[in-house]
Amino acid sequence: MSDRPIYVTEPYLPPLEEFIPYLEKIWESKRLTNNGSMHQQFEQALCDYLGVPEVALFNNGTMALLTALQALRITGEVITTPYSFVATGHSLLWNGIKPVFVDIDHKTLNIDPSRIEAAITPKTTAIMPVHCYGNPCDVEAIQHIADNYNLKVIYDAAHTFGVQDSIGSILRHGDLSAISFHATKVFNTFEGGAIICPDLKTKQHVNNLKNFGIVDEVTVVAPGINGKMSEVNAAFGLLQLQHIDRAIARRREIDQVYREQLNDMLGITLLQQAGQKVANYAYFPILVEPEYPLSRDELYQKLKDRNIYARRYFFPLISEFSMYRGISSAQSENLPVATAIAKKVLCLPIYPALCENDISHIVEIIRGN
Ligand code: T4K
Repeated sequence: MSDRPIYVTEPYLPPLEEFIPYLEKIWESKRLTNNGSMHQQFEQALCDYLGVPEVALFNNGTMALLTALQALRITGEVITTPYSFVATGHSLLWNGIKPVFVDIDHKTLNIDPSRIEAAITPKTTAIMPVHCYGNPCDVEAIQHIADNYNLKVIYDAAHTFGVQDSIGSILRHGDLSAISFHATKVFNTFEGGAIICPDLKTKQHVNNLKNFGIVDEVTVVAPGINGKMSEVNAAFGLLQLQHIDRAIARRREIDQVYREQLNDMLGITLLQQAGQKVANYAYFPILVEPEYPLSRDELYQKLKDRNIYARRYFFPLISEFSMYRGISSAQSENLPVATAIAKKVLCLPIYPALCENDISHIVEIIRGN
């Protein structure tokens, strides 16, 4: 047994001394929040890094999702995936919207576009797909359906920092994309998130909504919320941007080692990339098939007994939680692929500080040693 726990992830943190000058500037300025200088610089730096037109920062990814739905005035029913973190479904329920679950594609584990049309009703106003594990959805097929039925598309892009297709950032697709900078994500600002907007007008609308609907001292235009990112988080994001390329490069190496060492393992299926030109290696999911000597839960427990905390993302499915179970589309017969995958998936530890010995140790346990 390893003497220290190995978790599914560990946040990347730059050397502490590099952060001190940022804090000194904040202390000098006494500007702690409300669109201060760090916030403005970080938004611009993210636009440049990601290659997107406009970024509106948020205090977390869930608030970004909630606000994206408000910004597009989404009501009625929204088609989404059951195979995600609960925040995807919760953002709909919190807005009084009924989630309509559509099964996933067995290769990408993203919403299966060929099943979307059958789920559209007169109440459908939008589609909320998730680029699960940072693997892009079939954005063209989804946009085609949305155009035909006059639906909005809001991507839950929580896992998708830095991912690119052959033209550019995956975050440019749909009407809006919401991203997370949570501690467990590829790029973290402790807590944080953003909405990627196609133009300045949309960003200004989103900015109003995340600041109580305030336009100026005497004008409130909407029942907004407090979704603002603080100056400390924004400053940390600026510093993280200087390190992110190396952090992703290290994730890539770990992904490669796992692939090389587990590729031929009977009963273990590795998820292939979904065609992205630049990946971010956010997660390393494996599928534990019936041919493997242990069940998924037995392997999960075996690793845990050796102080390795792999995670069953995303089990249970969102549709299996009590607040969703009564919805007709949440029934498992409607979601056979997602139901089967949720029973087989295990996400292995992957983060920049994971060393070769730890990877070998994890692989050895999976190989049965
Ligand atoms: N949409 C999707 C598709 C998402 O995956 C998420 C978040 C959201 C929306 C919402 O975005 P945010 O509102 O969170 O910005 C974690 C994260 O809390 C959650 O952010 C993430 N998805 C989800 C996939 O994973 P848990 O309950 O598994 O977190 P927790 O606390 O068990 O952390 C996992 C492991 O990470 C720990 O065992 C140890 C390590 N860890 C964690 C934290 C918080 C650290 O080493 N340091 C830390 O500070 O949900």
